Amino acid sequence: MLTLYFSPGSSAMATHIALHEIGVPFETKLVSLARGEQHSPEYLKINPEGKVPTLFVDDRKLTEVAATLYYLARRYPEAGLWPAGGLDEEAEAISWMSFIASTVPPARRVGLERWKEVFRLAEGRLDNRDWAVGGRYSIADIHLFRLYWRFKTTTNPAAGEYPGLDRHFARMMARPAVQKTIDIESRVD
Ligand SMILES: N[C@@H](CCC(=O)N[C@@H](CS)C(=O)NCC(=O)O)C(=O)O
Repeated sequence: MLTLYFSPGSSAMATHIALHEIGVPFETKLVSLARGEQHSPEYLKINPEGKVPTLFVDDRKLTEVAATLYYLARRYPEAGLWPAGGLDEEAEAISWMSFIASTVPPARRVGLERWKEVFRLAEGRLDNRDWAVGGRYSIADIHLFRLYWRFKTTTNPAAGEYPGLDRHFARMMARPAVQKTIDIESRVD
């Protein structure tokens, strides 16, 4: 059984989207960041870092968005979430996910200007392509989307400021798995 510990609108949204893309049964357990539940003794036993997501695969625990996405993409290849092509595309997906995980959240903590700057870097990396890697949807797009979704809904950048990322955002928002995730998470508090 797959069990996702999540909080609405958090990083766990990426893992939640991937689970809906795959379409396997899973259960969710709410860890409300708004109520500080990530600091509860019960949750700290599950994830001593006090962060979401945590994904259980039966009794085995996985933390870090990138690792959960990687696991799901490789474990369920029929969903086509792992880049096709070969070593170059796989390395490119890891490059995107490392960039997203290591650069975007710290930039947000530094402040709005640095946060905007990092998305200018992401805009350049995307370079008007439909998808982050190899012309095909993959977990790198899910990871990118979740961070841009947070940025876009928080800062409401002017039209034309991030044209490639906005087109990517629209493509992502058209996906049923993304709509389902947002719908479910918007009804949880
Ligand atoms: N490096 C982790 C970061 C996860 C993360 O920062 N999660 C945030 C929510 S977006 C969290 O749980 N924050 C709770 C806290 O810091 O108290 C990952 O990529 O999964």
